[in-house]
Parts: sequence; C-alpha cells; structure tokens
Amino acid sequence: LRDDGIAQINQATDVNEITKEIKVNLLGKKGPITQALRGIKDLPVEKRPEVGSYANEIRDEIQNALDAKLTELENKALEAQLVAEKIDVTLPSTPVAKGHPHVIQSIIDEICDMFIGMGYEVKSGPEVEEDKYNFEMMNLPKDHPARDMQDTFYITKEILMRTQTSPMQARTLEKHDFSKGPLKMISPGVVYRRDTDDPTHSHQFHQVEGIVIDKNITMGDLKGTLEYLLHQLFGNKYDIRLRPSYFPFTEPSVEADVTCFKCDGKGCDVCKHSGWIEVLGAGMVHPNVLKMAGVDADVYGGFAFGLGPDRFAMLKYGVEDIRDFYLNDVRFLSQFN
Ligand code: FA5
Repeated sequence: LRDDGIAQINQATDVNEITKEIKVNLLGKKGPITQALRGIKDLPVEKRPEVGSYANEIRDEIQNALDAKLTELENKALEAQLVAEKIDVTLPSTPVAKGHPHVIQSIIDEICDMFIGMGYEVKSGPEVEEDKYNFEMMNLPKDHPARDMQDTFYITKEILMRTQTSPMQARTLEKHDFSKGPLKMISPGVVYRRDTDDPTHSHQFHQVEGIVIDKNITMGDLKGTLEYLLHQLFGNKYDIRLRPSYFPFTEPSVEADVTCFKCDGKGCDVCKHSGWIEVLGAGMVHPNVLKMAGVDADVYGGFAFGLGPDRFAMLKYGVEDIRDFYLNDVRFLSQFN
C-alpha cells in the first residue's frame, strides 16, 4: 500500500490530482488507511499497538510524500506563471496622452499672474446670479434701456445667467473694509449672453473683471494699467487704442481696441473691416455703484474694467473664429500645448 501510494503520488502532474484524487483515495474516510485504523478495534488487544503504529507510520509517510509533491507542483506552477507573465520593463511603453490647460484658461492664468504681481487679489463669483448684482447694483434698474446691451438668459424674474463679471464689483465692494486698505481685485469667469454666435461672438464666453477703489485714483491710473496689460500680453506687435464709450456703471467709460491680426491695408475680415477688435470695456466706477454698495463716494473712487480673454486668445494666436475654442476638437486645442 505504501509503495503503491508513493508511486501514485510521484507520478502526479498537477495540484488538483494530488488534492482531489490521490489524497482522498489514500487518506480519505473510505481510504485503506482510515479503514485499517478503524479495524484495529476488532483485532486482539495485544496486536492493536503494533498494527496501529504501523498504520500511523504509513499514513505519515504518505502524508509527507503528498505535502512534498504538492509543494513541488505549486512551485512549478508558480515558476510557469512567472515565465508566462514576465514583463520586460525595458520595452518602450504605449504613450499616454497628456492633457494641458485650455488655451483660454492659459490666457486667464497669464492675466491673473500679471495682476497678482501688481498686488491684486483674485476672486471668483457665481455664474447663476441675482438680477440685483448683475444689473441693479451696477446702476441698471429694472426698466433701464441699457439692459438691452446684454441680452440675458433669465432663469426666473430675479435669477439669471450672469451676462458679465461686473456683479463681482458689487459683491466685493459690499464686503470690503476700507479701513484695512484699498480694494484691488480681479475676478475671472464664464458669462452668458443671448448673442448670435459668429466669428467674434459666442453665447458663452469668458471675462476678467478688475476693480481698484481707493482715495485719489484717476483716469490716468486706468490708462496706465490697461496699457501695461495689453503691452505685456501682446507686445509691440499690435496697436492699442482707447475710445470713449458708455457703460451705466462707469463714468466716463472707454473701450479698448487692438489692431486685427489679418489687416492687409484693405481691411480686416474678422474686425468687420474696421481694422480693430474690441477687447475690453472700462471706466471710472460710477458713484451710484459705490453708494449702492455702501461705500462713501465722496471719499472713495476708482476704476473698473472687464476684458474678454477669448478675444485676447484670438489675437495672440491668430485664431480667426472664436467658435473654434468651444468645439473641443483636440487637433485644434493641442496646438496650444
Ligand atoms: C461688459 O461686459 C462690461 N461689464 C465691461 C466693463 C467692466 C466696463 C467694468 C466697464 C467697467 P462688454 O459687453 O463690452 O462690456 O464686454 C466686455 C468684453 O467682453 C468685450 O470687450 C469683449 O472682449 C468681450 N465680449 C463681449 N461680448 C462677447 C461675445 N459675445 N463673445 C466673446 N466675447 C465677448
């Protein structure tokens, strides 16, 4: 029995055969050894110890042979698996596409860095905004005709998708403690208008709002800041002009234009043949805006501006259609990596 059992074990070639067949056959409840050990009680008393210890000895030998074979087969299986699953770490890997910020986000970051360098703080505000902040506190009461300048997506009568980042002027003015120093803030974000999409207009675009309020701030400070900003971003490659304009929340108001990138002397397609593209609105903050936010307009004053980074990106990179920024075509966007 022992020799036969050990021979069976030695011939086994896989783990299952050992654990499920041979082990059960030899050492299981119905196997010869268990049966022999059970039969001991029927032997004469004096024979029992001898037969018992012999049967136990055979059982232990078989058990040891089984354990040894099992370890050997398991090791072999592991080795085979290691060979089969070997990874050659020296092989070149499949390249993983790496993302990068959207070109407009990069421009916004560049603008923010520039203003942080001039001591401004950066704040963000809600895109779903109250009529109160978007219009009323910006000196645009309910029936004001200038509301038509920014065609609005209303959610309810009092809630809307902000048409400009200017509500952040009212929100920060309301909270600012002037005893601690002047207000110098910029606020980038997305705005929405019921504009018809065309090469220079999108119904969803970005703005960066800026506001500086202190004692003795002049239009000269505004002009210097805007010229610094535009020259930093565009270099001397483009001409810049400030043109009188109208905004209900600034007086006086200006708009800044930058020369188009595709002007050939006869005109510029993108700029409707004027040769200029408007990139920002600005002005001296209207005293009504200060008063409504609880600021003493006799003591404090300053300037504000709202610029369009989408238009900046068009100029900087010679993109002729603003809609390209929103189509999410990776072939287009990856140029700006
Ligand atoms: C405003 O939105 C004012 N809030 C700006 C302002 C702030 C003036 C503070 C004074 C003081 P305007 O509607 O002109 O102004 O928009 C500002 C800029 O946003 C424009 O110069 C332009 O660069 C950009 N812009 C406006 N409409 C669109 C549009 N549909 N698509 C892309 N950019 C746009």
